[in-house]
Amino acid sequence: MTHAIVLNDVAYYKHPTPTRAAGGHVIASALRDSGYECKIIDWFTFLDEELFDTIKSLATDDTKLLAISATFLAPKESTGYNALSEATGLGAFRLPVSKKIDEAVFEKNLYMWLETEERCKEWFGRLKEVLPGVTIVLGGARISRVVSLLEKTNYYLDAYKDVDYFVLGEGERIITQIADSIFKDTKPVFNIREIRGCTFLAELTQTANIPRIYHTKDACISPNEWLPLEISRGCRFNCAFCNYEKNVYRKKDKKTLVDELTRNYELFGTQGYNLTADCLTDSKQYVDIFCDALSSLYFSVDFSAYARVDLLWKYGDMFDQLLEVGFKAGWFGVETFNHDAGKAVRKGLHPDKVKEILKNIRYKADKHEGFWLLTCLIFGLPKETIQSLEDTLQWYFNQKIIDEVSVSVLDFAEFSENLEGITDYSDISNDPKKFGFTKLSFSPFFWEHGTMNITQATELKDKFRDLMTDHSYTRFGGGATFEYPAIRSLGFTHKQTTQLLKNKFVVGKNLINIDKKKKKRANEALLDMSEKRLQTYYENLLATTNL
Ligand code: B12
Ligand code: SF4
Repeated sequence: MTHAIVLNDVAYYKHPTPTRAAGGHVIASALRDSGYECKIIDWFTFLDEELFDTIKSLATDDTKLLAISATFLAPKESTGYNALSEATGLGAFRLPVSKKIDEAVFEKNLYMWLETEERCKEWFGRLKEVLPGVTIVLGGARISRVVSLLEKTNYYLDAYKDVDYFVLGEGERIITQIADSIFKDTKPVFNIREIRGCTFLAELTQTANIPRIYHTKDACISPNEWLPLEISRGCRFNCAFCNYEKNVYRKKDKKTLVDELTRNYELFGTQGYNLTADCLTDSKQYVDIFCDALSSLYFSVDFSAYARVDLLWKYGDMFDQLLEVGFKAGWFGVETFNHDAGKAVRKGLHPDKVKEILKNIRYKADKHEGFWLLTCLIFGLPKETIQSLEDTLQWYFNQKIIDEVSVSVLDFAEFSENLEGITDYSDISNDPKKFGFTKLSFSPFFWEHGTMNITQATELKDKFRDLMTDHSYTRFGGGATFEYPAIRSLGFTHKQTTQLLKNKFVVGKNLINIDKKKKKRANEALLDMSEKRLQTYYENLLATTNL
């Protein structure tokens, strides 16, 4: 019996195959907790016609709910190496200012991975053909983008007419209510908004504990696979440029954490996790709880996570604590080395201290078992200057401690009343004037403040990329955030993975001293393994229909 089927993916991060996204599994777990039988198809965007065959094989007469997790269902132009503009995903500002191009980019974002109105209409129509009478629900972070775009368009027709509900924000309770309304004929208590014929549901207060993800055997998890792990929602810091949710801030408790990790180890042998928390190091108290939980396990785990350095400065042993329990790769939001800019956006630790911590991380990690240190910068924060960015470039060029640097140009979402209370807009989005923005437009995207504008920031980013491309130690990019856990999932050790990461796919000829042919062969082998892993997953998934 299958009451519900969930589709889940991180679209366009195909090489190597990314780790599973958490969202669909959280939704499937919530349905299971309420007594519904649920199947999940991961990496579904890789499948064309086979997807509909797979859905048919997994469905039974009871299948009345089809849920899609859209957190990472983006058009190609807004993801990874293809990204033109990261935060808005609209990719408008790097393109020539032309209405026609703006509209094309706009439309692609509205239809997410399906990219055109025609494909969208056809795809959802196919779903309804395969599962007649099924209720189709789309949820996940991308849905707020759909709202913003629908609010602006005049030409939207009926591409989403087969989608019954779009869900904004956290989805566990809403999906359960939808399932109850279908299977038990209960009356759901939704907060409903209609925009251009699409029905949006949202729950405005979120206070429940963060539930554990409950994978079943038919998730076909492979022995070396790294799984997503939610340890928290939101972030305590609330930096001015960041719209990570502060109003939902909470952490997963120790018992839930230990139970989830132990169950995964016992059922699937899992010893690797990609943490989906916005910031691992936003609370000393919680880092203690987290480390306590991990050191109480009778097996070890390795993990990667987003983090920031401030508390590492305040608590000198925090990084050692984390290294001890398996912290192997960290994506650190450094953002700026200009103290005034840092203070303006609540990244106030003095840049000299930040640099010292980064050196310390390298030193401690090298003495331990190694660590992939990725730092993220934002070019163009209020009060940043061309000179301070030139200095930053020089610092990066002259160091040999950072494994990878990722640079984005300041980008922020336009405030929408429809999303108030659901999306926790950044302070800059809420009140750009307060941060000194003198010019701002969203279509095409452009900003200027007292010390810089977007064109200058973009030019400096390009200059930085050119300078760092052939750096002998530091990789330019940011791709390790998905590549590191993906490569570990193929069974490679930390050491092998960092070597493969330095064996850069596109640029970085000085990073590793092996000849080009060998490099190419290594990359091909990696992609081949990744492809095979995916094929094995699909085969195993289909075999579960006979369970
Ligand atoms: C980890 C992460 C990544 C990893 C993903 C690795 C992996 N394999 O999972 C990597 C590095 C690849 C990544 C890349 C990108 N990311 Co990212 N990422 C995150 C992060 C930190 C965690 C995601 C997560 O798993 N959260 C935990 C799960 C449980 O949350 P969730 O999916 O949102 O699910 C909840 C609800 O959305 C809802 N829900 C989800 N699915 C469904 C389905 C149904 C039916 C229902 C009812 C509800 C529902 O219920 C869930 C539980 O309440 C989030 C921020 C955050 N804290 O969420 C950003 C975030 C998702 N990323 C974001 C962005 C912009 C990107 C990039 C576009 C950046 C870039 N330019 O490259 C790319 C895009 C990748 C893609 N293909 O789309 C934005 C998305 C903004 C938006 N509105 O679309 C976020 C929200 C950060 C932010 N605030 O700006 N990211
Ligand atoms: S930028 Fe990082 S530290 Fe700041 S609020 Fe966002 S997640 Fe938290």
